[in-house]
Amino acid sequence: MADKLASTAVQKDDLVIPLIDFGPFLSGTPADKHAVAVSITNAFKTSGFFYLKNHGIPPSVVSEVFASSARFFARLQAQKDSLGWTTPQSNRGYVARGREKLSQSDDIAGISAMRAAIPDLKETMEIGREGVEGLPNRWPDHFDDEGKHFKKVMQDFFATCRDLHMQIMHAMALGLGLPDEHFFDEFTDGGDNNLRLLHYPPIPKAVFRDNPGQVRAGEHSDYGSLTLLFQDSRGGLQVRSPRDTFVDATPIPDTIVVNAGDLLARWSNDTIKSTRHRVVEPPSAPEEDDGSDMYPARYSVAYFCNPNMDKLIEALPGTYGEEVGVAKKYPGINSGEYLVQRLTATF
Ligand code: FYU
Ligand code: NI
Repeated sequence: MADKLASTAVQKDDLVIPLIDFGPFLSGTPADKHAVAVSITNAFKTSGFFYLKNHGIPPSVVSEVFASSARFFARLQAQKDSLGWTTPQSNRGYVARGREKLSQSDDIAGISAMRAAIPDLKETMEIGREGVEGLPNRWPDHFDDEGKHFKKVMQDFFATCRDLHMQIMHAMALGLGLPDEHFFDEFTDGGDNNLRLLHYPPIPKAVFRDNPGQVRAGEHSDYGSLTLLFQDSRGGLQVRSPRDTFVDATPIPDTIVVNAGDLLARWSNDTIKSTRHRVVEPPSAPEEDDGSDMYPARYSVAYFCNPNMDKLIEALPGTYGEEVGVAKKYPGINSGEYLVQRLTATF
């Protein structure tokens, strides 16, 4: 049974990323559920990453999100700019190419210099929870019917992904041996998450050849509890291995790449890993024979999950104390304050 639930998706340089079947968690016996929960928790503790299949989100839904995203990025620049991202507190709206530089550094001057020298080659659209006082989403619905359709598609997808976040946290509560499967619900039911649509435009291959260190998105770890990443078939995502190399996380159709964020690592007293990753040019195989001097566009959709903004995040029961022989490593921190601090460093 166990090897039917989890196989290996990526294995290189001591980095092992499993492919986990979520079906038995959603509709199996208690024993099946437990086995999936253990696989997920082990993945979070070792590589910090896993691929999830049979996650319950239909491929047609994901396709519609990608299609709506592509139509959004194809809009006139002036339209997109009129929906511009405003503040880290809001974290909603359109982010033009070169505005965000993902980095692990919290040195703002250093990041600014890097943004100028090797900008991230992407544009994004950030969508937050609806109905938050003073923090409206920047919908394109006043432009045309397509804009209204976009709003509906993204609102529905936001809710779908919020539910999946809660399910994965149920699995983790079981896998960590917490008192009950619903332990995290009071931390995740607010849905203070961020749906990010990403577009990496086509780019001359020469840009990568001529600029050492050029990336599509800089090395970083994610900020919140966990991230659900939907990628197209293009490739370019890389995950940092225990040997400090970067290993391709090759797209697998109809799967979601799930990775733990820094707040979850901190919450788990560092028993869970928030592993660094980046996006580079697509792997070179197609380059040899396609005759083009351009890399094609890449689209992805990241759903960044966070603990409710008003929650205090403190080491989970069982991750510190006499029985485990480890002390609490961090003081408690407010989820919202932590996230705003991280967003302030990169914009
Ligand atoms: N924006 N959360 C993240 C992130 C960007 O983790 C977020 O809201 C990382 O790139
Ligand atoms: Ni990331």
